[in-house]
Amino acid sequence: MAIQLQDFEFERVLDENPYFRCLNVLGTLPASSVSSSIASLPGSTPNDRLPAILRLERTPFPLTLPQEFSSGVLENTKCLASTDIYTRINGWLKRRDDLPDLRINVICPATDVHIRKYSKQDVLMVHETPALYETVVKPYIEAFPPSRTQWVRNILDGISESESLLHSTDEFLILPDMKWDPTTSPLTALYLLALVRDPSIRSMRDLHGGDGGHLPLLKAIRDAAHSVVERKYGLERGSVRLYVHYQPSYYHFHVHIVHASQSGIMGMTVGQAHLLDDIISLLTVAPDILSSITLTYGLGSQHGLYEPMVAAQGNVA
Ligand code: M7G
Repeated sequence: MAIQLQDFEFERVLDENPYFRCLNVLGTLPASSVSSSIASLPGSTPNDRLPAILRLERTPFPLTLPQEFSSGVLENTKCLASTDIYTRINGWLKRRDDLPDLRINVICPATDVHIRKYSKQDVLMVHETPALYETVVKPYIEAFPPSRTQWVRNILDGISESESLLHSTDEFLILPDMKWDPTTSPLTALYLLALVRDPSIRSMRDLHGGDGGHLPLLKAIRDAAHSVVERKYGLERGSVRLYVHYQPSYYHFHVHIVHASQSGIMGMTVGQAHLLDDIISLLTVAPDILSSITLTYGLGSQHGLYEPMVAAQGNVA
């Protein structure tokens, strides 16, 4: 069942970013307008209202837009200011079925973790030693309810997004990340995701090299990513950046596959994004390195690890 956005009741703005042209808002949707599986959540009736996050983004421009100015693609223009050789004009596009104004991502029912993740927050750099991984981070990961990664299992089981699959093996599959819509976004915004089938690899910390280790898997993902973008999108080798997040939002191992020309997009921050090639190289030289080094990264003040990690920082040598 399609979500009825006219049933959305606004509660508050969680975050906004005028540079990324996006807005995150919290509100509610009636259980009846969400989906049959959600409406049948234990204890919920179709009349209940469920917490919902809407993430609104302006869609990217098609590169052909300026060529179409002369054919009347603009409905209206208004000059704001003109100084010497510089002019600023507001423009209004005509409504076009092939050119949506907004991309709307809906998360419903949104958990407290989602609400915190999409709220404005300050960031503090923390150092995660192997000991802090064992005492703070691992218990945090283990306490995550399996429902958090239900979307991953749905994709792996062919229940969702099966029509979008670009590559599938016994070990992993590759599909467009939900951040990229191939139908409306340019190729330079390409963003794919490699999802590993083995649920026991929860993060980069679980990867090791050596006999029986993960190097064959990581290399297979790298090779498949390159051949998929070449075969499907005509991109030559070297056109994509492959990286892994630490901390990720979802503790089911996956690799981000992003057009190499993209820079400064969310999730590419130093400390959070680790190049797959570097991980392969490190594990080749030192099979246990990822479980034995201190990892430094930024944590938002709303992140579940923020308080315990900040409290533990005094013990980091
Ligand atoms: P992450 O490193 O765990 O967290 O990446 P991040 O969201 O902070 O980057 C998870 C990746 O999975 C992100 O790039 C999401 O955009 C993507 N993703 C999340 N969900 C719920 C879906 C989904 O349902 N479908 C697809 N195709 N991608 C998703």
